[in-house]
Amino acid sequence: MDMRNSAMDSPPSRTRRRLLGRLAAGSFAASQAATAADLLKPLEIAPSSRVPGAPVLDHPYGVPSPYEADVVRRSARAWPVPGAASSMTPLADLHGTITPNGLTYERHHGGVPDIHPDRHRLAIHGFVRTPKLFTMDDLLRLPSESRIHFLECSGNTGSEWNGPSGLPVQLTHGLLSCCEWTGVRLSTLLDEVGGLAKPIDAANGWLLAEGADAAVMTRSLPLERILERALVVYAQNGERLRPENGYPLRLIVPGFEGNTNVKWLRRLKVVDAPLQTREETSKYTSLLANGTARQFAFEMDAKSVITRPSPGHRLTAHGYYPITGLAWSGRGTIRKVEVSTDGGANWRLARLDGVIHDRALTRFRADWQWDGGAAAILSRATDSSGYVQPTRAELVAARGLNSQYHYNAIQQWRVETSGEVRNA
Ligand SMILES: Nc1nc2c(c(=O)[nH]1)N[C@H]1C(S)=C(S)[C@@H](COP(=O)(O)O)O[C@H]1N2
Ligand SMILES: [Mo]
Repeated sequence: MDMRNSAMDSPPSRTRRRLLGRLAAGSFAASQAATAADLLKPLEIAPSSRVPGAPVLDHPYGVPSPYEADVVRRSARAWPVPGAASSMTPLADLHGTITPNGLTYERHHGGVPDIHPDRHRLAIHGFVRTPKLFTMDDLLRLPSESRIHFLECSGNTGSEWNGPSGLPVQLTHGLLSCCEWTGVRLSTLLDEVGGLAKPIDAANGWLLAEGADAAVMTRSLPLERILERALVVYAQNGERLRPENGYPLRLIVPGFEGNTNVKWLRRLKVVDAPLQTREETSKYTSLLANGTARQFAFEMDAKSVITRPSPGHRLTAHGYYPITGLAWSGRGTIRKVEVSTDGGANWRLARLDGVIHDRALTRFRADWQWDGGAAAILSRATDSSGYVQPTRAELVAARGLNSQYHYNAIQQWRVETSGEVRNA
């Protein structure tokens, strides 16, 4: 094939656009990008085509390319107790909406327990007609369902309460993942134990969920708000849960703050009132400006963030850049995402990818021509309830500055004339 002709055939503007698009990858140095002169030469046989490749089963369990070794989970800080720590998803380097299992953020309060699935049991008791202990085999024999949902730690983006932290998106928004979860509906499990026992019904009952880890993570959940959606899952993106994400069993409460998604799930107890556990009193409550505490703030409010370009990236040429990011809401689907490149003075609609799932990450994209001037790029999500992602000033006015959790304000990245992107 004569590459000279095909290169000449493509309209100059499109070729240029493609090249600049690649430059937007940040890590791409200008010297590594193909030049127009390269495109005019005939293609050589690739060195990798001259020798046989590695054999099949070189990696019985596949691993990423060695050239992607930088795309890993990272922690924002050193944690005083090693087991009680978190690691964050590298959002800037991911594509689409599904988080690979090996990059799903981790948050453990007492380390990752080692649980043999044959010895694991799930107890369902309390106000139910026939309390029961389930083995993993019992659970696998029940009707199941797979659904895509995001998971966000309520502490995510807490770094920005007092203004721009300077951190990259992995460390500001990386306590966020989106997986396809497979398991049994909570409602199916409650049917298996004969249903709720009097005087408890779905409208007044609460569910206590407890983990089998050293932290014994325990949360009370209002049955009415979770019954329709909650899943007890054993699989994540097609394979069994990873140990760090709750193997062999966890609770998924779509849209609710991360900590309610109890990992290493060993017990579900139907109770008549919230138990006021450590995780809903000393932790995971927000002190408001008026001195009262906001308790049981379960739903994660609508939020969005631009993942590319984002801090750490550098724009290397004037012209076209795609802007892309993620939007999600704990109250339903994403209705629209708007993008601004002038600090919020003007907004325009971003495109939303594919099927928009309930309580799942949605990928948005917008086109941008960077003229080389200083810019400030922002995104703003609106969800199916009509809720609009607030500015930081609006959020602070509503919640004050003592809150640690549920920070969902519009996030701005500054683009300097040098092309450097900063969280400033
Ligand atoms: N048993 C147990 N469940 C737990 C936790 C824990 O420490 N122990 N951490 C919670 C918190 S705070 C979050 S944000 C999510 C994190 O889930 P992941 O590690 O799978 O991303 O799990 C929740 N479930
Ligand atoms: Mo969390």
